Amino acid sequence: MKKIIWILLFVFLGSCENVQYLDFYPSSVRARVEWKKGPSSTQENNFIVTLWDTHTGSEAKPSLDSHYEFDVQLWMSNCGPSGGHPSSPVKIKKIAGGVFEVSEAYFPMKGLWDVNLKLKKNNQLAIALLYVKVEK
Ligand SMILES: [Cu+2]
Repeated sequence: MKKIIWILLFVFLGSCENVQYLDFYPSSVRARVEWKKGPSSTQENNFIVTLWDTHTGSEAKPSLDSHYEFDVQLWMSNCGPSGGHPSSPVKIKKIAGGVFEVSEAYFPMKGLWDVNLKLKKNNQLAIALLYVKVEK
């Protein structure tokens, strides 16, 4: 019986490993990040970001105030004596209200990368930070 529970746990964890949830600060917006390709240092990576305001929407009905500007920046913070460096800019395509496809995301070195998700509205910036370990 114990064995079955462990197998079920692995199946469950395995099916969720490509999805992460993050909260923007300061704001009530939540993000769901689903990797379609990657993360890997040897190919182009892409992922879908779904955004919703937890006060007015939900994961099933994502929507976002259209005044928000969404941006993504990749940064490697712990890299040698220089401290850190960015990657090249990603491509962001709006698929629906609150749903964005992020492509052309490159992690040119193995290691820990910061994926900075940024929301800007009326000069106010909210950030959600996703740590990505690029192992291959
Ligand atoms: Cu580096």
